[in-house]
Amino acid sequence: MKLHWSPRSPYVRKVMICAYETGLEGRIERVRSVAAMKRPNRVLMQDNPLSKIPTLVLDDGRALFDSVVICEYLDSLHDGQSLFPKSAAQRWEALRWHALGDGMLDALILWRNERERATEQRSGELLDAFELKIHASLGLLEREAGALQAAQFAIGHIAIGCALGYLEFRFPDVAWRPAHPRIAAWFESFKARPSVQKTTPVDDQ
Ligand SMILES: N[C@@H](CCC(=O)N[C@@H](CS)C(=O)NCC(=O)O)C(=O)O
Repeated sequence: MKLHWSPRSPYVRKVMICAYETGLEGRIERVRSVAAMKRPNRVLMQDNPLSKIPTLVLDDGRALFDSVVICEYLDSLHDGQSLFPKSAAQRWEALRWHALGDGMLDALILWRNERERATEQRSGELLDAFELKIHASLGLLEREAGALQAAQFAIGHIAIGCALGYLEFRFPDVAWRPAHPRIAAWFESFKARPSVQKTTPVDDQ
């Protein structure tokens, strides 16, 4: 399998964490692909018309996207503990946490784009809205840190960990830990996993 990959993308990181957790990492050939909202990548678009990473090209040429679809596909290829719980209660809990982590990522990426615009072009309203949503999400995570810690490690943990990892990587100025000690402690335990250590983001360009 061939993965359009970047060491900077938090969505790619979700896929790579799943690959390590399921023992499938060795079956994935990583292809460094640059995906930027303003510059569609024509080579990548041959596999994914949306020009987004991650995109996984299977051995028969079919391409899978987006990240959660790839994660569930990888999860179907092993017979260890599933990252997509089967029992209803655990499944909805995991998918809800996944949606929260992915939603935080979506907001963080838009927030970063807005922060990087020239000062006179930035929208104060948008900046305030993204900041409010991220702080509200951190508040919810702080309240649910105990449940997250107690639940079987699954796709929700991976998405939330990648969102907090992206916050750490791209927003070092946002001091979120003091007001959110429980989720900060959970994040430290997440970072101790080998799959997470092997996918630490790197700004390679
Ligand atoms: N929902 C997608 C989001 C993927 C995504 O936005 N990836 C970014 C890189 S971090 C990208 O490819 N951006 C290029 C673009 O938006 O055109 C997923 O979960 O895979």
